[in-house]
Amino acid sequence: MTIQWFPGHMLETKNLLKKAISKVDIVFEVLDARLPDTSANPLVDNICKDRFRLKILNKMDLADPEHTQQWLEYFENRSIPAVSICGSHKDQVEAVLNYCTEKITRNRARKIKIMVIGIPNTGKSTLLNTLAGKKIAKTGNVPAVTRHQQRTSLENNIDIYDTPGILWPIIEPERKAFILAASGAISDTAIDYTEIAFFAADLLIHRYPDLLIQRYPFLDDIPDDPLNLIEKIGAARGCLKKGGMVDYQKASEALIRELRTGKIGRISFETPKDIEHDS
Ligand SMILES: Nc1nc2c(ncn2[C@@H]2O[C@H](COP(=O)(O)OP(=O)(O)OP(=O)(O)O)[C@@H](O)[C@H]2O)c(=O)[nH]1
Ligand SMILES: [Mg+2]
Repeated sequence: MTIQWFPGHMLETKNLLKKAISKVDIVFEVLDARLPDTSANPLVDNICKDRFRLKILNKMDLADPEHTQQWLEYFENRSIPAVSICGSHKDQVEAVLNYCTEKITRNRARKIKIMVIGIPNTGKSTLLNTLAGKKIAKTGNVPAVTRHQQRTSLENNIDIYDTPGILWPIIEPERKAFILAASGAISDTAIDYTEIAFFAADLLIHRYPDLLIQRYPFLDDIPDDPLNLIEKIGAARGCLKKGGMVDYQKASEALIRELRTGKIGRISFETPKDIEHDS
């Protein structure tokens, strides 16, 4: 499965970032803590090379805490500044801001400029709202909510810029496309739910069997086939076609919905070991 979803506003944002970056002091690279490698946009690496950049593993409440810890160690071992947070927790977000402003050499006559960047739906606008202490930017649990850059002035002579989430033109390898789609970073119009659910079911069977049993007590044992798991969930959730056959499309949507919202439990889609194996 190859996913291509690069609407016009993403290209515009990429060009805008390239132009604006030289005037930016700090980059908040907002990642999804469930996919800290895959949610890192390769375009950002190129654009933000010489800026102070903090990787913010947001939505840590949804990620497997053990894997988040491994990711933080992974970044620390490579001297890459990284933290994990919940974007709506004021204390955590303010601690991030203070950490960054102390890291840079500050010219007090000039405002500090912070740019918040990342792929869609990682919580960039939420973080900005938390820092501002009010709902300035629109948020929502679908990708591409923010369509234009938005500046907000904070206390302490700081300007912060929220930007639209951007992906890259062709998402490869397939594993990354599946992870991004399962996490909710790609528009529903560009994905096939049944394929994504198959990928997610396989991950859950192999990595999170205990969570599956807790969430779906009707499972007597863990199916070894992802399709079988989707079928059982579909049957139990009443996702049926006329005649009583399981509707795989609806069953797949139900599974993905429950996965994305954390109802199945705290799940990470990748670990540092996975990407070390890949390279
Ligand atoms: N569980 C959880 N949800 C979060 C967190 N931060 C943000 N969200 C939710 O994630 C969804 C996306 O948040 P946004 O702030 O709109 O994300 P964004 O990165 O600005 O998205 P785009 O503008 O589309 O690129 C919303 O439903 C938020 O409530 C978090 O730390 N934990
Ligand atoms: Mg946004």
